[in-house]
Amino acid sequence: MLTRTFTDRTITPPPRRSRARRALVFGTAGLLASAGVTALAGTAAAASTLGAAAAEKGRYFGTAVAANHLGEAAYASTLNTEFNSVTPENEMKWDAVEPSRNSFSYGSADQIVSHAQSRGMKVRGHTLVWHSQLPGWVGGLGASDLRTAMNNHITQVMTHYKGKIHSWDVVNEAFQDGSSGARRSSPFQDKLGNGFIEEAFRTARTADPAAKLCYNDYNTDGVNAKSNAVYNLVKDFKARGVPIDCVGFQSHFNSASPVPGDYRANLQRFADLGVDVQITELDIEGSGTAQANSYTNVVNACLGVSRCTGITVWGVTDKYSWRASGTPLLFDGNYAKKAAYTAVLTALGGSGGGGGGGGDAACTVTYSRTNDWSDRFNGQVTVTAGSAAITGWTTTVTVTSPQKISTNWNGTPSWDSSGNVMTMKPNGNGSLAAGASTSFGFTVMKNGNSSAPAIGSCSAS
Ligand code: 9MR
Repeated sequence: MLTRTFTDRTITPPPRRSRARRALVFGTAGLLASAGVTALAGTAAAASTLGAAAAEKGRYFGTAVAANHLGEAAYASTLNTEFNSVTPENEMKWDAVEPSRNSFSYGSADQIVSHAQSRGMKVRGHTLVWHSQLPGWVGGLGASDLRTAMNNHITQVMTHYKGKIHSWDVVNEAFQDGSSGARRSSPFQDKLGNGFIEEAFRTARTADPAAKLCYNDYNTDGVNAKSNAVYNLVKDFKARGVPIDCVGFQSHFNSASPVPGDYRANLQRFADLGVDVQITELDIEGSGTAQANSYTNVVNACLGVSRCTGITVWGVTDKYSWRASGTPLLFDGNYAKKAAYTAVLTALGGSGGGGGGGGDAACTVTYSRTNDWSDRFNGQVTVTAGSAAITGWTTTVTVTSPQKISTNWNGTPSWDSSGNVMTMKPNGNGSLAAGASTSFGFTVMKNGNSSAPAIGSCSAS
């Protein structure tokens, strides 16, 4: 699927590549069934979801989840269909669960855990000791109180979720970026010294002996000074019997920080220390084939390391990504499967990742500003069917606050809670013959901002 933000002029995106149909034909299936013979090993169709395909490879495929989106039907159905592990994106962080000392609030995190448990999904715990999203009271404590508070936090939270979390990010992002390999300044580091990580892991092991205990960080995906520092920490822990079971590689990639060429080798050298490795926050900015190829490389790296036990992407849809403008995820803002999705599913050995409602249905959108006044402008989006007829389409128009869409015509809109994102569907019959077009329009009140709206990709059915 195309995922791009249009500037305020008419741009025709390149035609969507028609996706090769991947059909698995088992001509004898009907005969076997009618003869009462159950499916033979090796003749089952390839898995058609990320979770199922990963499971066939002995791994999980997870996503970060935000509790406040679980009520959105498309969000929940994409999550429930495709993923078999979840990581609360923010709901288990210190500021969420212990906003004031010894006063714990688990509401949003519990919501995610019960959603996952009732559907047989695993849960990754994220995160116990981190310098960020740390309530102010923690930084105000003296060393002795801070040690007590850290251990109490770990013990309380892990006890609350005992038996429900397969892996915990016990300590997150404790090392500096760059070439120093030094520890990052934080209340824990500055007041408790280097030993805080060991203490946190020992406390964690006691609190929930069955949970896998992970160290998690970013910019450690290839061999570099920072990953060397983490490597030395893990090596030391293993040598001295300090409990640690896994290392998380966040894997936030973009053009400035692409998938490293030695990614697999780096994962392998950690695995060789005797820990599992997990890809914990994967997202790759970009679009189309380049993005898809990067995702393929990541999946292949994990599959190439037997102790790489699972992959988590950092969000379900580009719409809610922490860096939405980089469209880094597998589903676009309309929950259509992107080329990156198909690449991941294929790399996992699955099949049937047809996007945009399935089959060869495809459409493209172009945008133009048709009228401009001092206080408002009119925009027009033209939807064009691809090389096959379509029966429906969806796209989005996102304006920048304080802009407001005041009127619209020739479509059926729905709105997100901010009122800034208009999802547009056909007015009545949405059928378009191959190559045929239709347009809808809208008025944007500028409120001082004349910038162009962002038009989401076109999703066809
Ligand atoms: O995705 C998270 C975003 O919603 C929060 O605002 C942000 C606050 O620090 O944290 C984001 O998640 C981070 C994760 O917890 C740790 N690694 C980096 C992630 C992206 O910033």
